Amino acid sequence: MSTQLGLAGFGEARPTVELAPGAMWLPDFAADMAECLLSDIADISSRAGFRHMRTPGGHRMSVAITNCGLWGWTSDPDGYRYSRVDPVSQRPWPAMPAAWAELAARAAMRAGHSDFRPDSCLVNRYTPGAKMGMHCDRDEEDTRAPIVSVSLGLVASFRFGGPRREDAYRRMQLRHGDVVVWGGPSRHHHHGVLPLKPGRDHRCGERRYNLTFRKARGG
Ligand code: MD3
Ligand code: FE
Repeated sequence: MSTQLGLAGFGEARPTVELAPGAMWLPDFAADMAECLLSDIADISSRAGFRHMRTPGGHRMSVAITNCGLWGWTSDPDGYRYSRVDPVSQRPWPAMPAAWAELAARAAMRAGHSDFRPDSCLVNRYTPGAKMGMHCDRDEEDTRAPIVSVSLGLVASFRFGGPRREDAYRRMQLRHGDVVVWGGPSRHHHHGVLPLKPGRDHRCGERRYNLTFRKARGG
């Protein structure tokens, strides 16, 4: 079962939507910063390249990832973890650009979180066919802090479920510039991304990027 959200046509402003308690969808919130974000992604990935992680189960993820900030999310045969160093280079992850941290804090503020200071940003890169299965994010210590996500490039068909894997989900189209703040109970809800449809975005080419700002450590 799924219901479809986000059907506003071309040129129509899409309003802020509370998807579930604590989950605020801010359409276009990052649109005016997108160029800057994309050039920062190029810079970050020149120092910590995109890579396809292996899951603890041994599968190669179709999404390529990198990180910036104090902590970076990684995966290896022993499990998922946050690490201070990039396991590929053994060096610290690139610093989080100040404008990124400010964007995340401003978005969180809109959703009622007054002091969000992310110490980690996971950068996901999707090419056509790449997907993310239903999961919930449980590798962060401070679960009172929200997760802030920013979408860039090609549109994603996103699925937002409930606290249990088998709960019904809603389908949403996340577009270039959209920001979602996932706090409160929604922080623990299952979610995933359907295989990216082939296409070309005039800013990103045949790609979609998703930034997720997190507080990995401390409370
Ligand atoms: C709902 N990323 O990196 S962003 C992830 O589009 C992840 O790359 C997806 O799920 C992507 O873990 C989805 C939207 C998102 C991010 C975190 C959430 C939704 C969330 C945490 C809790 C609930
Ligand atoms: Fe997730």
